[in-house]
Amino acid sequence: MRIEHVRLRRISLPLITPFRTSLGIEYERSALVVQVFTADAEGWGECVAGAEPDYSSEYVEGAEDVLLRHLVPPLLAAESVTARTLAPLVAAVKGHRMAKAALEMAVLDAELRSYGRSFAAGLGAVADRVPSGVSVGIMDSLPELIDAVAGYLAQGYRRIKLKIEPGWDIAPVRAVRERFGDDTLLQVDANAAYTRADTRHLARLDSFDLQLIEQPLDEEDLLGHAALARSLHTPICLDESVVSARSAADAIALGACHIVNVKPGRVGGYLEARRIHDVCAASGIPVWCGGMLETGLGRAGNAALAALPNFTLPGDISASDRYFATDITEPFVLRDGHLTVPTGPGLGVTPIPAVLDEVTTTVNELRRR
Ligand code: SMG
Ligand code: MG
Repeated sequence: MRIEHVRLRRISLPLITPFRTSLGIEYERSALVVQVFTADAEGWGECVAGAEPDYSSEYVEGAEDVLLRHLVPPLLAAESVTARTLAPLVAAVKGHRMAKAALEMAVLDAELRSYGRSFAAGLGAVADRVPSGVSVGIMDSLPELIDAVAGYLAQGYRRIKLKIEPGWDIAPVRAVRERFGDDTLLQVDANAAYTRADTRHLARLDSFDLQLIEQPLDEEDLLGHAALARSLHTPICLDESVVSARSAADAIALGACHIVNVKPGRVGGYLEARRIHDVCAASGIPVWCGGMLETGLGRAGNAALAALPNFTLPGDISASDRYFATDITEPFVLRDGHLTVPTGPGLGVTPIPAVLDEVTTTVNELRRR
């Protein structure tokens, strides 16, 4: 494909309720929507970098800058590009995986749309719907948390993930377990809020039959996670630490995780996400699809990815109304606790122009010269 033109839009989508994690509180989702244009196709991508560089070193303005200065120009200078040939074109740029992932997603979407093939078919999906889990933020009180979880379970969510941090861990887990019983699939996510010195404290979570504890320690502390894995019965899952198929393989070899959270943005795109799926499958490590409060674009791609065979645990792929009153695409809705995997060409969803315009704060265009 010859890319003629790339458009980057900054958008800001208000959240229905603030989302608090050990990293901070988000009131709105600021994202970057990437559009690539060829002579006869158009593709959409979403950059999941947040407003602040707190989940990882990337943040939305930095991602926009590196796209404009360093990632889009080689794409527009190339005679031909596909999702597969994009990575070598931008390999001189170190890191910036979320920015690269957004561009790859848009190229892959344009490519698949031009063949009339869906993301699901392109990635190798084996399911037509995926079980939906929900990530529940840190609350001000236990009654507030119980209310929120009750609401999500009533909607049909298949698994609950509680965000934890020091001071909000054992008590909320105990309260949810006691109130909703042993059949509720329950897991926790610390976003690296603990240290190795918290090992004995974290071992107290072992009494609650959690599916997993996600990223308890610093992203670079693989040996710490390996030591923790030996001390806890609760399975360790890595999120922030896994940035590539290689780092997944290393973490597995070190015994630093039993389960991997796969997020295309974190690892540089859907193609690397699939490689991680494959590496984990070959090692008997189950994976699940994480979330970054995506709009319908990212949700569509993630639903397709989560339909691959080794995605055996419910992901953080909630319905659009978990976060947004109005999504930029047709909303994803919960049906019997599942999201339907789109089957149309490419992502199978497209932003609604009027809604997209309404949430757009800035637009940048780059054209082939
Ligand atoms: O998309 O539902 C979602 C968000 C799920 O908890 C979620 N994501 O560490 O897994 C994670 C967080 C990262 C985003 S909050 C900074
Ligand atoms: Mg996480």
